[in-house]
Amino acid sequence: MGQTLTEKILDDHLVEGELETGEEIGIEIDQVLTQDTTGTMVWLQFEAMGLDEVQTEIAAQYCDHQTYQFDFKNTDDHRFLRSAAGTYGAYFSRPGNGICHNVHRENFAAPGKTLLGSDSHTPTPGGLGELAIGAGGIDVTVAMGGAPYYIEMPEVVNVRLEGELPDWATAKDVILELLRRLSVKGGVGKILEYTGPGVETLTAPERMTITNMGTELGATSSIFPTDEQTEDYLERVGRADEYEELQPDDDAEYDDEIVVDLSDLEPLIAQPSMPDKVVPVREVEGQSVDQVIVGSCTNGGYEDILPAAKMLEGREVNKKTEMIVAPGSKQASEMLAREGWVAEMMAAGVNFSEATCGACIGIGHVPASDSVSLRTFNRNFEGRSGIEDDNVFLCSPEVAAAAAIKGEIVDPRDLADELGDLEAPGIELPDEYDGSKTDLITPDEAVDDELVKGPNIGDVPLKDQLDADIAGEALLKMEDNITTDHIIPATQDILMYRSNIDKLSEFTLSRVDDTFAERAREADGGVLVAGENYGQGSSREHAAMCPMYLGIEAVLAQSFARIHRANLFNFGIVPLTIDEDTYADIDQGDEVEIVDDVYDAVTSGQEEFTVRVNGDEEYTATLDASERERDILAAGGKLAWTKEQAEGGS
Ligand code: MIC
Ligand code: SF4
Repeated sequence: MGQTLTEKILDDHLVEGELETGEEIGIEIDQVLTQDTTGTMVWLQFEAMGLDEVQTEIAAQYCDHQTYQFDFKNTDDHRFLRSAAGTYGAYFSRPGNGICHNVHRENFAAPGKTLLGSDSHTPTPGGLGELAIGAGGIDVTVAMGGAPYYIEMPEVVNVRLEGELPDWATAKDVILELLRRLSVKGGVGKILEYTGPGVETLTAPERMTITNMGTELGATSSIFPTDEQTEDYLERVGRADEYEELQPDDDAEYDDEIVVDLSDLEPLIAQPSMPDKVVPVREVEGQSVDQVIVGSCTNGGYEDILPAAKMLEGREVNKKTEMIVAPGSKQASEMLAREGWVAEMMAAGVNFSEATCGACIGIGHVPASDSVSLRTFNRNFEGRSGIEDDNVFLCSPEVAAAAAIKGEIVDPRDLADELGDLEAPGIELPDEYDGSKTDLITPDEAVDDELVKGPNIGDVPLKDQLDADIAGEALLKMEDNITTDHIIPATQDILMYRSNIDKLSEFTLSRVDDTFAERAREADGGVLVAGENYGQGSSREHAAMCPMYLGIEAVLAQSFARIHRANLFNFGIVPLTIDEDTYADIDQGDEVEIVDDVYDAVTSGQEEFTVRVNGDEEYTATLDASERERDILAAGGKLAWTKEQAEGGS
């Protein structure tokens, strides 16, 4: 039987297990990336494990999420990260140089390689045939130390693309269409592999918009085969020698197939406040728009901004709308500036920002209260923009620029009819990506050779070995699709404590219930109850670290998002799956007791646990975990487990 492209790359990197769906496999990691808001913990854990040198081919530390440095805390973090990169042998990308995914694709992403990153949109280079996976920080730490990465072999789904995109439909509409069909949990446990005749019609950057936002489907990764488009992109970034042709076998067998006819697509938009609330733009036309932002790791490339710039050439941003362009990388800004596009956009009324995640996580450009913001980003979870009850829509740069011109949501085809002289800009790659690379410091150019820890750099929190008894109050009962933005919000006033867990934990689940952290601290133990897809969204391990720090011992949910589930094991919290009826029967405030000796049950491979509620009713909860995950849980988390392993091995 032939192999899928995913299987081929996994096979090449396989160090343990077999490529059978659902089986745990260990794979070798070639490249890792980390960023400023997850990176401090990555390196603190690297230090705590006693590791002394990066072992992967490439390790890159980016400073992109919080680049404005409002406060010494962010600058302390960045200085620590530069010192860690220098000390341990990683590339360091200075604040303002660009978003990790954009800078990584320009400099390092390559066909056939494996990449593990402490950011959920790490799968972006799947558009270049790299198998890239997002993970919690400590998993990246361990991979960077040279150990394999363990994962349950996902299903491989064939997303067959047919036809060609018509004018005004874009790569963003391809992924929005998939979100419309499959929902934010439709990709959990799956790798989406793109095939079919439509593939060759998409340039590599367009493919990377699609693979980037596969994360919103909950997918483990997304990948395209490589071809002339891949080679062409690698040539333009000056790395033609890294091209390798990679295709699935003709007789490859997939677990499922989805067909998307590109020629049927039209401009789509995700409505507030979930990336899968997708409708055709025409259905929401006419709504007044206060703010438009083009940027982020999904649509912040040169090729994404250029269409918006062309649409604005000789026109004006509507007087009632504010438009911001935040490029994904400084290289993109520099190229657009050299070609005169920055001046053109500024003349049209655009506010040009530094290359940063910024507004995507509520840092800067927070929308006005009760206003509408249209963004080319990938996430619009409630409150993420920095204000509760926000109204953030997600769309392509073309739809964003059309709204900026008209001052209201408008299908660009209708705006073109109205204006008479507005042409579909299409996609255009620069001849050469020739922006300066001075902001990327190579390990050879390292400035520091020892760690510099200012007062904002705290300690890695530790937990004791798993208890035999888990009993306590159901401190919070939550609905479906709770995001990590609910568990540990981003935004400036909270983000600056990512290196200080004692302080950060005060904000745990504050978006759901602002008394939670205090109640949890007082209770000193207890459990969380949630519906489906608990912990979707980001890779931030702080969403497990902080509940652990507050004493949460177990989460009972109908299902878990992949990265968050792994983070719960990594921080010693027992993730138990419950069915719909059990979920319905447990109320917030109930006393929940796990009847089994939890330590013994976990270590002996027991799958079913008895949960007693209010000393009376009994229910069954399931622990679906590999032997390795059980050992990690029993040890009290991955740091303790790794240390145990090292001691045992020495
Ligand atoms: C996000 O888009 O939510 C983030 C901020 O990039 C996170 C990482 C983080 O929380 O630091 C992610 O996607 O993993
Ligand atoms: Fe940055 Fe937003 Fe991309 Fe996350 S989704 S990496 S915050 S741009």
